[in-house]
Amino acid sequence: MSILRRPTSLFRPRRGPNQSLLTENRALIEDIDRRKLLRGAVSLGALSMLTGCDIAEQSQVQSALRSVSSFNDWVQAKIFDPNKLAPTYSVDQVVKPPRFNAYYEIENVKPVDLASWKLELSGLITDKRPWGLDQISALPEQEVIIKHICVEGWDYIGQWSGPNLRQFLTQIGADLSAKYVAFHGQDDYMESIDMASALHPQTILATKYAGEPITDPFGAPLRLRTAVKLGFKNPKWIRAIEVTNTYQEGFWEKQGFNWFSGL
Ligand SMILES: Nc1nc2c(c(=O)[nH]1)N[C@H]1C(S)=C(S)[C@@H](COP(=O)(O)O)O[C@H]1N2
Ligand SMILES: [Mo]
Repeated sequence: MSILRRPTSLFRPRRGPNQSLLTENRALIEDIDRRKLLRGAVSLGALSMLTGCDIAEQSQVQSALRSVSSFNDWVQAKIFDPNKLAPTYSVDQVVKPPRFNAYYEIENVKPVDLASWKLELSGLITDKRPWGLDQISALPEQEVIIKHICVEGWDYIGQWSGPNLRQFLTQIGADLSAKYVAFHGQDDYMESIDMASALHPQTILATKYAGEPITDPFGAPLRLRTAVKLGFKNPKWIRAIEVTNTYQEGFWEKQGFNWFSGL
């Protein structure tokens, strides 16, 4: 029986310590499976083989799975092709409005005050002067019609436009040899991406959806949209961009998802 094919039915019941071990490590296990590092069934036996440890020991399993996950990050970064374009779609496939997600409900979205909003810049950047929305809107616009895939198991095609991130990073004198670009949301959400993905031709700072300014739930006034990462790697309501060589764990990594999370 494959636990990973039908997670909802199989992770529901808690049947003693072993079952809860699988439940508690579900995100890590699913992520590893999604990456095709494991094929087919994951049983407690397979888990113990994979981790090479006594699966009665929760902390051991967790750290073994985490090391598989960070190895996975490393492999993904190595095989990432910075010039390979992700699939794009046609205008008539665009879902309107986009599908909302955040780590809280839509009712709890706190709209950004556009009048006082500034984009802050920090870290390995020569010109750290903050940017106003009018300055950002004056930059050349790029449009991408791409698929958004959420780790929670749904996707939609969206049409996003705004300045190209590579051009923006170049313009502000960011150190393009740095390892990470971190995006800080006004809701305290932070996710960082690798520099190669930040410089990918289909990575933009989106200000518009379907040709109109992004509305509050979807990250107004500025969010990341990249064709090469899962949904959670696309922070909304960006208030600051940081270029750094220091690894920072974001919201979803703390839930066990692996940091690279490329498509
Ligand atoms: N600031 C912020 N950005 C975020 C999130 C969040 O909770 N806060 N959730 C992420 C997740 S998990 C997903 S799937 C997408 C959802 O984007 P959408 O609402 O435009 O579809 O936003 C991502 N960016
Ligand atoms: Mo997501």
